[in-house]
Amino acid sequence: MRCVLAHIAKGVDGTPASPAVDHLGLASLAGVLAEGGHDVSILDTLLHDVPDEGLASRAAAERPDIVGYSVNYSNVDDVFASARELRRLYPHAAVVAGGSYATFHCDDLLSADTPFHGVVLGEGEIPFLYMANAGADCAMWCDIPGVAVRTSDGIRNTNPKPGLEFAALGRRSYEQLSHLTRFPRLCYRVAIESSRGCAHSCSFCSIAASQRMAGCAAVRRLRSPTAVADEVRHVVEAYGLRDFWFMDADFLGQPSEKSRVLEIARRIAELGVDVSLEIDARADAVDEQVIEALCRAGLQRCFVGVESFDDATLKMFGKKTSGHVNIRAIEVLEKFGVRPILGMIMFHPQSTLAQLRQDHAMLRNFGYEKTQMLFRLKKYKGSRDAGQKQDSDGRGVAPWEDYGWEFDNPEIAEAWEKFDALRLEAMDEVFVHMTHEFRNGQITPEDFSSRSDAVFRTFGENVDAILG
Ligand code: B12
Ligand code: SF4
Repeated sequence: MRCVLAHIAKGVDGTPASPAVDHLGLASLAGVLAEGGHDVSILDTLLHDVPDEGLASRAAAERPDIVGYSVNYSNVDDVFASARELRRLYPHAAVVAGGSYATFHCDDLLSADTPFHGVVLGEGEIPFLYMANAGADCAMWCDIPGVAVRTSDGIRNTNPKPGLEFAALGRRSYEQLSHLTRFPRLCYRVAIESSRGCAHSCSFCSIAASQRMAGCAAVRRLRSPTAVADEVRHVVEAYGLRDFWFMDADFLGQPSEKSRVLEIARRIAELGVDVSLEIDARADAVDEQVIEALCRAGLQRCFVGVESFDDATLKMFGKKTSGHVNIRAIEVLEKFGVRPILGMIMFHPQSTLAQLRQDHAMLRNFGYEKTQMLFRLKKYKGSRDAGQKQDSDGRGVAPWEDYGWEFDNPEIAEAWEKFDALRLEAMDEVFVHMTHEFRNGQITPEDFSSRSDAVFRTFGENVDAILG
């Protein structure tokens, strides 16, 4: 079968994607499909420099049997438009959607006038391989675990099974990397993974939700340190790319995984290559020995799911950390010169002025430029939070109401409106105007980062008028 995997690249909250990064999920699918004897290519709007509206004709030109779109909150409208256009241009292809968003919105994606023939739920490697093996006739997909299809009787879906162990996943496709080579250092990241899954179950998180759906709640699947280091070496030698971003939900993992993380760090350091690494971690796993070892391997940036510095908020999220643990993690990272990237969820239905002021004071201290610039809880469909919490009218927030919540306190709602207006202004300046100048070569990567930091710092100063 001829398969095209398509991605309309966007950044947070729909801003232009920056830095450029290859789509690891699609690379993994492509690797498994190719090993299964299928002919696969990946089309990514940023990497192929194709406008969103041009993706359908590029995909149609490949005369595919199946086209799979990766869908997320930021690109869903554009994906719908592209899939409709593809069906018009090339009605012979079966069109499939996958990814976290598609998983929990499969009913919407397969609604009556849908351009999609099927939706893959959760990890896609095996379900998509089985679909390709079965052929482009979606009637043949009904019994594949992890696939939803529209039949004459409505939507039929079969729950996913747990994903494959790393050794069974085989080699990912590297075809996207040749497109990353045109970006200078600091402007791209090579996606890599050392583990899948998370042992925790924070109430807002859809990773935990996907694991529950596949019957593997709290299970971590680990890749061997040798395989991770070999991949780093391969990418450096074959493509000359040196900036890596680990896509693991929880790179540092459980306390029992510490020796494994130290081994990954040692093996990468022993390669003796100049690389930079970025990881995602929980605050309670950040410790000096591990961070020091990872720094020797090239660690430069660490996303930490801080969410809030307020213990009651963290308890409500089921985060199992504390404000103190968060502060300590940031201090350890800064001690070793690792840039923390703070994931924050300080605005939530029960936010109080005192809690917001505390969070704001901490962010003013550490620097708003170190946040992801996302601050308001999103009730992702599928997550425990979306299914359980009550909104201000006392109705249960239904699983399909992703963002359907209001602040309990009208004063906080007003504070959010003002905060968000400033936030959007700052994001616009950095992700639209500055990114445009940057892509046109008008400003250097160094200038881009110092100027964008200044914009976000000023945003923090302006928030003083609201929460100071
Ligand atoms: C890197 C990343 C980003 C990058 C984008 C990278 C990229 N290439 O697109 C940036 C920073 C831009 C980003 C932004 C956002 N992200 Co993000 N991101 C991640 C992160 C950390 C890693 C993604 C990854 O590579 N995973 C590993 C690969 C192997 O898995 P995968 O991509 O999910 O692909 C597998 C399946 O989903 C599926 N699949 C995916 N696509 C397709 C397509 C087809 C056809 C098929 C069959 C299957 C399939 O099969 C793949 C292989 O098993 C994840 C957390 C995580 N660890 O997964 C969050 C995550 C995906 N992001 C999330 C969110 C919410 C966002 C934003 C909406 C945030 C915001 N408010 O703006 C935006 C949306 C824009 C976007 N492009 O995604 C949520 C998704 C929640 C949800 N229910 O949708 C996640 C799960 C984080 C979380 N804890 O909640 N993100
Ligand atoms: S937010 Fe992070 S720690 Fe919590 S369940 Fe999700 S991936 Fe795990």
